[in-house]
Amino acid sequence: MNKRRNFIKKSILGTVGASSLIKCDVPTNSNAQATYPRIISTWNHGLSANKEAWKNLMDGKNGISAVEAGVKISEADPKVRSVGYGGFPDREGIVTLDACIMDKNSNCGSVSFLQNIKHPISVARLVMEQTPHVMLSGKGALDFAISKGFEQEELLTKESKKDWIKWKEESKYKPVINIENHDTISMLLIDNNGDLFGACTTSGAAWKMHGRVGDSPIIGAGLFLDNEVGAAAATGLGEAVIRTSGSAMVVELMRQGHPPLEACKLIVDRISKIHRSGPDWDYLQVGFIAINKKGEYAGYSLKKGFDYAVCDNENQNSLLKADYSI
Ligand code: SD4
Repeated sequence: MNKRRNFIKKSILGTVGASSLIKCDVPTNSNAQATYPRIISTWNHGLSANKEAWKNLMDGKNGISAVEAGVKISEADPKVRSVGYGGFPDREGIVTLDACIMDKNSNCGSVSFLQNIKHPISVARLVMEQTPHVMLSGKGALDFAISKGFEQEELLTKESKKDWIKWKEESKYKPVINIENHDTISMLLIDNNGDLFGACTTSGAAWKMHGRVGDSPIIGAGLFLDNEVGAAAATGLGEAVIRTSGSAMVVELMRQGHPPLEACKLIVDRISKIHRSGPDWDYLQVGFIAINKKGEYAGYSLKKGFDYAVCDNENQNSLLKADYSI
């Protein structure tokens, strides 16, 4: 079985861009009935984010407003230590935020290395809607936010400061993903018309170098969608996701005909191949969620421990354990 799987993996690794589709031997996702509207989000804090996004959608708000409202719940929650207010800081003790948003027409906006603003996703949305650009970073992003009326506030909570001081005792960079079962929030939404929307927001890898930007604000890495095909988003070690243009690749694999689970697995396999003998292998975790135009969805991660929340008329709002490689 392993040999066969390895053989098939090798075959598939060379097929992105090929015209014929080679099937791979991943199990089909039993939860992937085609239906919409549907919302899927990373980790268990995706449940409350989904609930808010669903409420907005049912109240008649459009998809972009729904995903923004949804992930703002995680951004504002100090118990979510990996997003927005209360997020773990970098190694200088500063909370820096990355976020992006994308709509059915491939409009997108993003902010990176943003400080002191509780809702980076809302700033990203304004970058999309009110500037000729896709991405603003650092002080420029902050100045833009202030010009739009956002208040500056301290995002480092007492708890996160305490953890940072403790971390400094040894100062070892080993980002821990899967702890407390929540990290970056990525949300994908397919609305009543079958149109796609997505959002992604994070305080990034804890104890990162000051100035480090992860995958989450990078369209194509942390989030990507093509309204003709599907949408995908990532969580986990951003450097690994950026190296493979992870979310864009998942969408491209779906374009070739792979179901969401296969598409996610193929990219996780590729990441695994690249990093297997690297220095970050012992702490490497990556996870993807994906949804296609029919509303079929999946989550898949490299290592055990990734879960994701699904909200629709059938499931209501449930937390599912993602399949994983190792
Ligand atoms: C980053 N991808 O900054 C984010 C962190 C994350 O689950 O998703 N953790 O690399």
